[in-house]
Amino acid sequence: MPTVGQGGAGSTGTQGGNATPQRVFKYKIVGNHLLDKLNESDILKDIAARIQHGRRLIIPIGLPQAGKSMFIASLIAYAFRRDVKEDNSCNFAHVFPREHSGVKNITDALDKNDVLPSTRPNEITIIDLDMKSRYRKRPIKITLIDLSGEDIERLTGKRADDSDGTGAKIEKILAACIARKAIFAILTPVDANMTEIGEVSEFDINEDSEMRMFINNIQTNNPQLYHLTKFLMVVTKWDTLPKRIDTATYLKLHRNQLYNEYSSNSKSYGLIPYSVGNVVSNTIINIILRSPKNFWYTLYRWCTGKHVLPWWKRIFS
Ligand SMILES: Nc1nc2c(ncn2[C@@H]2O[C@H](COP(=O)(O)OP(=O)(O)OP(=O)(O)O)[C@@H](O)[C@H]2O)c(=O)[nH]1
Ligand SMILES: [Mg+2]
Repeated sequence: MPTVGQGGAGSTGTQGGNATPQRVFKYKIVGNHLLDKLNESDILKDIAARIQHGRRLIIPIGLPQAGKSMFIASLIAYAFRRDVKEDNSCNFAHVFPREHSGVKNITDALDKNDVLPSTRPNEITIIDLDMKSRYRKRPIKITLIDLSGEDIERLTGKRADDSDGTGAKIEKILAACIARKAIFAILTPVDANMTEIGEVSEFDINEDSEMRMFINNIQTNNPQLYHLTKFLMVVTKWDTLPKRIDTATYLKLHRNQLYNEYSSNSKSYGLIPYSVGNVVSNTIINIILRSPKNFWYTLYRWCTGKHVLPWWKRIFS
C-alpha cells in the first residue's frame, strides 16, 4: 500500500538548491490504503490540497455490492482501454505512475475480465485522473474515492457500531469536500431478482430508504455540504433490467423516495443508468463502454460548461 511522498510525477517544483524544475508528487495519500492506518490530518490535508488544485472529487455512495468499485473500474476502462483510433475525442492521464495510482489493480483485473473483489471495511482507494478534450484547451481534474459499502452503512445509520471511528473519519472526509462542488454519486442497483417492472421488492424498499437516509443525514448534519454538493443518481446493473424503460420511470416506480429527491431538486441532481457490461459470476464477459463514455462526457460538461465535442463535430458525426 504505497503512501506516495515527495519526489515523483505530479506538479512541477524545485528541490534543494537545484534550479532545474523537478516533478514532485502533490499528495501523500494515493491509491489503496486502510483508513485506520492513515493519519486523519494527513488525509484531510490531502483532500484540501486536491480541492485547491481544482480537482473535482467524485465519491460513489452505495450499499455493499451496489457496484461502486466496478463503476470506478468502468470509468478507468473507458479512460485507458478504449480503442483510441475509433474514439479519440478525449484523452486521459493518471497523475501518478500507474503502480502507485490505484489504477494498476483495476486494469490488471480488467485485463483478465475479472470483477473486482468486494472492498473490505476500512479500505479506501484514491485515484487522480485528468481528462482532456482534443477540441478544448482546459483539462478537467478528477479524484475518485472508493469506499466499502459496509462503511457507507455506518453513515446511513444501518450499522450502528463505529467503535473504531471509521464512520466518523469518512464523515470528515465527505465534509472536507465542501470547498468545491464534490459529486456524491448515489449508486443504487437494479434488483437482480426482478422479474416485472413496477413490482417493488424488499430489496427496492431497503435500497430506497438507506440511500435516502444517507442524503437526509447530510441535509440535517451538514446543510452547507448538502447545498454545495452535487448528487448524481446512478442506477447500476442497468443491463439486468427485464425490460427497457427510461431511468426516471424506473426511479419513480422502484426508488420513490430517491425519485422525489431527484425531481424536487433538478438543479443539483442528475440521473443516469449505468452498466459495466455483461457480468456472469465473477467474469465480465463483455466490457461495455457506453455508460462510462456518457458519464465522462456529462462530467466534462458539468465541470467546464462545454461539450467534449465542438458543435460542428456533433452535427457532422
Ligand atoms: N450485471 C451487472 N453486474 C454488475 C455491474 N456492476 C457490478 N456488478 C456486479 O456487482 C458486484 C458488486 O460490484 P462492486 O463494484 O464490487 O460493488 P461495491 O459497491 O464496490 O461493493 P462493496 O465493495 O462490497 O461495497 C460485482 O461483483 C458484479 O458481479 C453491472 O453493471 N452489471
Ligand atoms: Mg467495492
